[in-house]
Amino acid sequence: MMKIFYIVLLFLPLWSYAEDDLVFLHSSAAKLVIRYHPQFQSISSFPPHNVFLFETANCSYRPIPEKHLLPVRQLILAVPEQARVVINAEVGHRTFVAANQVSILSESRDSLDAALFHTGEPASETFLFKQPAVLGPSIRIRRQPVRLLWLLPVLYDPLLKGFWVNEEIIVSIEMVSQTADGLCAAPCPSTFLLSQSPAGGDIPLKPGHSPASVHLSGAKWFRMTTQEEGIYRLDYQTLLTAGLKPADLNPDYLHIYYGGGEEQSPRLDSDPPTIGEIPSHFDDRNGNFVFDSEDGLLFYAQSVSGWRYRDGRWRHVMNHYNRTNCFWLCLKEGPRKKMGLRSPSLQGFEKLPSVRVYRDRLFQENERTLVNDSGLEWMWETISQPGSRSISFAVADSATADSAYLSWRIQGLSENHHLIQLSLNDHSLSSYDLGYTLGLTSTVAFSGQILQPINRLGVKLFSQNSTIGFDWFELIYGRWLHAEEQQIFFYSTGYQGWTRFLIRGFSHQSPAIFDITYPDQVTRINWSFADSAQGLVAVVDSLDRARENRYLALTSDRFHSVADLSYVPYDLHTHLKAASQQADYLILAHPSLLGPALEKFVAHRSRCSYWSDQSDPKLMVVTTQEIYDQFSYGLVDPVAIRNFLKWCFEHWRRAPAYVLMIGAPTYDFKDHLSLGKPLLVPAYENGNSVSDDW
Ligand SMILES: [Ca+2]
Ligand SMILES: [Ca+2]
Repeated sequence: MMKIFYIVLLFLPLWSYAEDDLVFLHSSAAKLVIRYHPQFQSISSFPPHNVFLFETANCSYRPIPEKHLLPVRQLILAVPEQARVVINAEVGHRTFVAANQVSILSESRDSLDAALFHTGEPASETFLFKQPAVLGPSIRIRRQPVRLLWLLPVLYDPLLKGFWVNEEIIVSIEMVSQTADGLCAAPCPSTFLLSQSPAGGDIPLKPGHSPASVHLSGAKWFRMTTQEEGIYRLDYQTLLTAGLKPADLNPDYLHIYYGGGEEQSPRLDSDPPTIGEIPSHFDDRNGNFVFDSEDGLLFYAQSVSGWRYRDGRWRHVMNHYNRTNCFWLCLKEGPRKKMGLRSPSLQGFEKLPSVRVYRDRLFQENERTLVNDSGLEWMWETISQPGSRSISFAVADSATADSAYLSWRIQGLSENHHLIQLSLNDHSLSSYDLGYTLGLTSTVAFSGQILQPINRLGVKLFSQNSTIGFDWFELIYGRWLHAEEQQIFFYSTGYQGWTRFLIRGFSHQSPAIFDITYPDQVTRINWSFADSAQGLVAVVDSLDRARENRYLALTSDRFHSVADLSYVPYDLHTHLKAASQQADYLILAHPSLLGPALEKFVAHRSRCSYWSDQSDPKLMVVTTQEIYDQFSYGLVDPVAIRNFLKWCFEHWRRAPAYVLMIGAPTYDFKDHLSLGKPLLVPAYENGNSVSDDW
C-alpha cells in the first residue's frame, strides 16, 4: 500500500518580514532541501570591541533599535506516526565574533530553551548554539503529529570562546518510513504540501531532479583503483560510465570504504581484515544538493607503500604485493561519513609567530636486486669487497642549520665480518662492524651536510671477501614550507598550541587544505591568504605536541580522478563468507583464465562417475579477485587465499575435499625486473622457499 506523507511547513509568526531568507533548492518524493540566509540586521558590520545583543526571538524580525536579533527560524513539519525525520545541515560562509563582544538575551522561553549565559559562555544544558539545525520533540497541533525544526544562525565555539555567525545554512529534511523493529526502510513515496502559514498558500517550488526517486534495495559495491597518495575526485562522468545516474542519486548515499592498504598478517590467529568508511566531501558547485555534471565527491587516498601514523610516530610501510591501492564506493541508504571542516578564526592570528619551516620525511627504497630468490627481500645495491657505491637522491627546499636524522638498513650477505663506512656528500657519518648475514638498522644525527638539490650517500666496504646489501634510507630534515607544482605535504612535528603555517608557492589558484593524519578522520581546514599577490597562504591550527599532524595542501587541478569504477556483483560481507556455501571441489583461478577450457573441465569433473560416494558433486569456481575483495579488501595477497580456505573449512555447510589452483606464482610480485610475468596466483614466500605449510 502506498503511504502518503505530507510535510507541512509553517513559518511562525511574522513570516512576511524577510521573504528572501528561505530558498527551496530542491523538493522530491520524501526530501526537501532548503537554503536559509539569516537576515541579520548588520551581519557584515560587526565592529570589534563593541557589545552586541543577540536576541533569540524565533523568526520574528521586528526591528528593535540597537538590538541585533538572532533570527532563529522555526519550521513546523507534519510527520506521520510511522515516519522518521532525518536532518542534515551544512553551513556555508561564516564570520567569527569573540564572546566578549556579545551578550545574549533570550526572550522566547515558550518554544526555545532559554539560552542561559554566564560570562559570555552558553550554559551547557542549552541546545542552542551547538548545531545549525535542531529537531524538537514530537508534539501535536490539532491532533496532527508535528516536529519543530529550528535553524540556528549562530554557533558557539568553546575552543575559540566565541560565536560563528552563519551566513548560510543548507538543510536537507528527509522522511523515511520506520518499520516495527525501528529500522529505517526505503524512503516512502510522498507528496509535499508546503504552506507558508495556517491560512494556506503554496510556496512555488523550483523545478529540479528528484534524488530520492531511485530506490536502493540493499548495498551496491564498486571497486576503485588509486595510483598514488592524494585527493581523489569521483566525478559525474565516472559514475555515469559505471552505469549510475548521478543526478538521480542522493549524494548522501555515496559512501567510501577503505581497508588500510597493507599486507595481511600471516599469523593464523590474526583478526580478519575489515573495511571501514572514510570521510568524503561532496563538492557541490551550485549548492543544490544534486550530483550535477560539474560536481564531484572528494576523498583522501593513501598509497599502499607510504606513511602511517601509529603509536605516536610516523612509519613508512611497504606492501610487497601491490603498487596500486583499492577503495570502495558503497551505494546505500543512510548518511555517508562527511569530512569535517576546521574553521579557526583567521582574524587576530597575525600576532602568532609564523612557521615557515617544517620537518619533512624522505623515504627511499629501491627494489633492484633479489636476495636468495625470495620475493620479499630486495636490495637497492649489493656491494662486494672491497668496493663502494654512491646513491644519489634529491632534496628540495632544505632549510639548513637544523639537525637532520638519517636512518638506513644494511644486510650482511656473506659469512664474514663486514667493515662498513657510511658518508653523506663525502662527510663520514659513521662506521660499522657487521657480522655475517645479520641485518642492521641504524640512525645518525648530523647537521649542515645536506645539499640542494642532489645529495650522495656513500657506502664503502673495507673487509675482504665480504658482500653486503643496502636496503633503504630515511631522512628527516628541515624544509621550507614551499608548494611544488601547487601541492605540498607537511607535518606539524615540534610545534604545539595555536600555530600559523605560512606556505609559499601557490600561484594561480586557491588551495584546499586537509589534515590527513588518519585516513578515517580526514578534515578540511579553512585558511586565508597572508599575501595573495605572492601566493602566501596562512593555515592556522591548534596543535597537540603528542600528535604529529600531517597535512596536504593542493589546488583543485592536482586532484586525481578515479580512473576505474567497476561494479562488484556481490555483497562484500556475505558472498564467500555465507555459511550456506558448499563445494566438494573448489577451483581457484585468476579471472583471465575463465573461459571455455575451464568450463569444459568443470563439466568433465562434474560427472558422477568420478565420484564414488557422491550422487550430486558440487564444483565451484572462485576467482582470486573475489577472494581478495572479501579477504584482503581488494588487494593481491597470498594470505587472503590461505584465510579464505580456512574460512571454508570452518564455516561452510560443506567444505571442499579438493582444491585446484589454476595460475602461476612469481617471486617478482611487482615486476621489478620488468620481465612482464603476470602474478596469477601469489605464493607465500618464507625465506627463500615457497610452502603451503604456514
Ligand atoms: Ca549540484
Ligand atoms: Ca628492500
